[in-house]
Amino acid sequence: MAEFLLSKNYDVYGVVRGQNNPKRAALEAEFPEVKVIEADMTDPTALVRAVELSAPTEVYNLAAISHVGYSFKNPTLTAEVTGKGVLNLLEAVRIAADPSTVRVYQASTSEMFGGLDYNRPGAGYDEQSLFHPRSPYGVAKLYGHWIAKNYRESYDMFVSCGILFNHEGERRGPEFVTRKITKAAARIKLGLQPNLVLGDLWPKRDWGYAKDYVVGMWQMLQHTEPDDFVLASGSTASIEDFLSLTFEQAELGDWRPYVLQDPAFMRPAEVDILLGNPAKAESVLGWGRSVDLRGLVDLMVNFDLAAEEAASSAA
Ligand code: G4F
Repeated sequence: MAEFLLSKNYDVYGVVRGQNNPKRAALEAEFPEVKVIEADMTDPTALVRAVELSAPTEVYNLAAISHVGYSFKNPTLTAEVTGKGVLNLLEAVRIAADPSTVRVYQASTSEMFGGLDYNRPGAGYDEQSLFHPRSPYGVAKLYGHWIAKNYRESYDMFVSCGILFNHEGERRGPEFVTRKITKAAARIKLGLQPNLVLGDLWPKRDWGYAKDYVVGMWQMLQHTEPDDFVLASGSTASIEDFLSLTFEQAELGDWRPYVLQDPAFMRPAEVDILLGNPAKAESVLGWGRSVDLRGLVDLMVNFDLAAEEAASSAA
């Protein structure tokens, strides 16, 4: 998001939480133009200060505990950060800015749908579909979604919610399954690790490229009115499918000899299948995608092969 906004000559402020957070140095090294503000989504006073300091015209709330598995182990913290944090931020905008001059983007998620038989439309989840979250993360995000809509309706604030399906890329954390797979395949190919340990392989996700989705988030705030929009690829594939494409791209052949399973990576309740319908974003915002699943896998594998090769030759 920062990269995209900088390319459009925005003055960008980024919030970093915690003392000595190593992500701050990484952010400053990659984007020295971004002005860093220390604040925490659980600290309303710090958020008021952040709004005062930055005097924003657009606020993108991408802050969250966003790992579904982690949310089962830390459900209270997830509720505080991912759920109530949205309220703290909206209140900060109301208190410390003229809310009629600020547009807010709330990162809602396809995890709010839950992927169950009874609420799954054949053409994919859209803005009218029923919610049935399956994790503390999904439940917290649903609170964030509804409090954002409530502030839109109660205070006439420009608050838009992007209901985004999984979006991946070279910057994806290795704790998420796509990057875990592409990084491991690169390391296996280079002889740096023997195998890859995963959880369930049958769940299906609607995967797209993060850079395409960032454009959609921005388009939502340029629209004439605040609204909710689904961003998705419109196709779905299993973890097994992602493994096949990855091992093919890395020229490793069949993935099965390399993959082990461990219940430690399985969740108490799973989202079986996610498929989104982005028709509204396409027709109203003119949003589109530049990369399909194979293209996404190829760019992630190529990036990880180059990165792992560079790291091993530097060592
Ligand atoms: O990559 P994941 O951890 O992503 P998940 O749970 O779909 O959530 C991501 O997408 C959401 C949007 O739909 C976001 F809201 C959320 O913040 C996050 O970005 O897991 C994908 C699937 C799951 O079914 C999981 O059980 O992969 C399965 N899986 C199998 N083995 C694994 C693993 N997931 C992880 N993280 N690690 C594994 O070893």
